Amino acid sequence: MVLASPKPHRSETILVSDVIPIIDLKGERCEVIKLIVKASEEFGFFKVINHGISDETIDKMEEAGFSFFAKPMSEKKLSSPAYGCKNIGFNGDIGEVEYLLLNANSSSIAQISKTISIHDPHSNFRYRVSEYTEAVKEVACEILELMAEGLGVPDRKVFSSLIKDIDSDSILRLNHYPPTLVKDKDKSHSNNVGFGEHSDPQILTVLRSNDVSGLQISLQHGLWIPINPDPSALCVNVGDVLEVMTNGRFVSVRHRAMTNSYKSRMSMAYFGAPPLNASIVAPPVLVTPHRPSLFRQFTWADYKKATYSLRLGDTRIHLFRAN
Ligand code: GA4
Repeated sequence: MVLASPKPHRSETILVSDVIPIIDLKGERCEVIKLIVKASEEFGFFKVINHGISDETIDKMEEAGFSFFAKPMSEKKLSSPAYGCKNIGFNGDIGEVEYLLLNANSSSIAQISKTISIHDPHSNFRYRVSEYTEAVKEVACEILELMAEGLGVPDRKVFSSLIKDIDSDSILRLNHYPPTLVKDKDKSHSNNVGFGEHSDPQILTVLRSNDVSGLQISLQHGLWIPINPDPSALCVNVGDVLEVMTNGRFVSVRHRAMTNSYKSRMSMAYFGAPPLNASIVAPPVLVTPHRPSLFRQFTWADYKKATYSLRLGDTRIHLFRAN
């Protein structure tokens, strides 16, 4: 790790190389499990390679996304509220980003993608979204099962079954960060925030981006680590619900996305979530007299309601602490 200065101020960016684990999913199974658990405890974040999603599935999804975002604004707005520009959530958060926010269950994909396909029958949007979503869900489930195994949970599907459930509230989000170079120097801000600091409320996020940097994760003391872009890898991060379900063993990482002055960045994030009525509770093996339950029991609907009542950067997990 190389620090820009010995004592960085809060929110100062540091230059870091190679601290974030890159885990080969086709590697030796016990080793893979160990690395995943260690990274989830230390950072709540890691990258995976050899994840098994074909280049074609990824490229076609990305192509469909770019061609959607290239349309005139008036056309994109026909896909509101799935389409959004700059406004994030409902409480006044703003970013230099436009996005498509799609429910990842089949009927919702069919509905919204139908609207998009009507206006662009050649994009095959619906097919691309469901193909990519199915593939990325498989990877998320595989990782969640390895996590459960690594934590010694007898039911290895305890986390993955929630996102496999037909009523899972999972989301696919395409974020497009247009280049933000402003010719007039007075107006330019070198540190443009595309999507501000936050943690993801769900179980697990699996994100793929094109070859443009922007993603940063926050470690203790407010240090920001820029994540090198790697289109062949998937970035995986622990969400709030997984922190609760591991009784605090895994940490939900705070992260943000910066814009690039010259290049468009596109990320495709799958947020694996439970069904609305699912109870969020750690499996008994993770709750011991030495490590009593840190959180009270609640449903995903309760958590989602709290999330949407707050601002993007607010923490919410503490609202669900025991006592
Ligand atoms: C962050 C993670 C996901 O992108 C998201 C976001 C959601 C939204 O954009 O609608 C939220 C944000 C995210 C957390 C706080 C609330 C809700 C915007 C916002 C201000 C889809 C999600 O689930 O939570």
